[in-house]
Amino acid sequence: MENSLRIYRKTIGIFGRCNAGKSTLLNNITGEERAITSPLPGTTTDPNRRAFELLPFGPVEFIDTPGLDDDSILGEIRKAKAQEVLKICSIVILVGNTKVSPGEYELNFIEQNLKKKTVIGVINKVSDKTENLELWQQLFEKFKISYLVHDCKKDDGSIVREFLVQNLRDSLTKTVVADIVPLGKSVVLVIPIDAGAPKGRIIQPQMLVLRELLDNYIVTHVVQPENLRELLLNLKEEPGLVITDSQVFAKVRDILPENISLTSFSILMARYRGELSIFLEGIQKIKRLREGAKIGIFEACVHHVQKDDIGSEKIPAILKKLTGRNFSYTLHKGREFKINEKLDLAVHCGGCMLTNEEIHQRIAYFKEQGIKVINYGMLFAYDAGILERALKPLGGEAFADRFNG
Ligand SMILES: Nc1nc2c(ncn2[C@@H]2O[C@H](COP(=O)(O)OP(=O)(O)OP(=O)(O)O)[C@@H](O)[C@H]2O)c(=O)[nH]1
Ligand SMILES: [Mg+2]
Repeated sequence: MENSLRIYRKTIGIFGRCNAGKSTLLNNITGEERAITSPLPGTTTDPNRRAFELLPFGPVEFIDTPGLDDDSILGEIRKAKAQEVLKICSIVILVGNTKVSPGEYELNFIEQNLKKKTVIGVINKVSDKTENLELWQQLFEKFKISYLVHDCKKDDGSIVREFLVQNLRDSLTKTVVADIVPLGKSVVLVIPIDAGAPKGRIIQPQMLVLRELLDNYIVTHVVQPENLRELLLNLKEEPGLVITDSQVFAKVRDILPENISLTSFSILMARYRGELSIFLEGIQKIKRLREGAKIGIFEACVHHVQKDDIGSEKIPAILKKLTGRNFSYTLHKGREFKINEKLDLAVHCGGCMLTNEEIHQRIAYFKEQGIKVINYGMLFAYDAGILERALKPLGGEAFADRFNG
């Protein structure tokens, strides 16, 4: 489950004051006593992530957080951590408990989040005090927040799970690829297994695409670039679409007849996340970069550097080739996202190790700072001179006027 597709996975934050029963609720939902709970306020000290398959909705990641009102010595640091978690959640559960009445922490939290996120309420029935229960109900009703009255000690977790599924239905996922495959045609996936490929697995965007093609009964052929020519010779009918790893765009371009549609996994991901136009603006920026410009390279997964490493070697070489200029580079790795300098361009990996919310948060930051951004895949396609072709299967004609910038 930890390896399930992050792009599909919704991040659900669990917030509330100390002792509200946040960790108990998480254990109740997932049916595992993994999070530590206790009557002492401030039990949870760090955000605690837990991946879970919330069927029939799909994969989610819960994040249990320290209390909103933690006033211990480390409280400020913990509250700051909770705010960081908040940024990457599209859904938040506000937990209240009937031992206390709702107050300013809850009001502030609701006002901060109601317009930006799906806010769901859970009232933990920790005591029998009916007046507090009514106050909590009034609070949620006032803001039209859907809520559940629940006793984690008595009620089965399936009750909260069903409640969540009901409330999350409208955020169901859209398609990644199935809608652009011509009816009755097959698809070819080109997946190089090189030194950078993880052992024994294929990477997430490839899994996602393959699974969706299978779900839709679309005949799919999977090859390494070295076998593409042989496959094409053996097929009785041309494939309706070829999807390649963007690092071998140039190789595939040389083998594949012009009339066959071609795109890449990373471009499909960018479309899925609604980022194509943003990245195209980034592509236009490349030729305008001045000598010495500052370029940030962002890679979400932390792997050890191989020979020909994409972030530290291939990308700088491509940008040098495209512009003839020298730039200064900073490499940012991992899920932490902190930048302390003004960049002229950001080059981001496909982001398959990040959730949609994490990627959106990054893109929003770049936009806010006026930093143009591109992804690896579109840069590779541009470098191979086939960006226009690679966007065509996605209705790319609409972008045609923007390639020569
Ligand atoms: N009876 C009852 N007790 C509950 C319920 N939910 C939580 N509790 C109890 O309330 C206390 C606090 O629960 P926690 O889950 O540790 O609370 P928390 O919100 O995670 O607290 P912090 O980590 O300190 O922020 C524990 O003693 C739980 O057993 C509930 O629904 N019913
Ligand atoms: Mg806790």
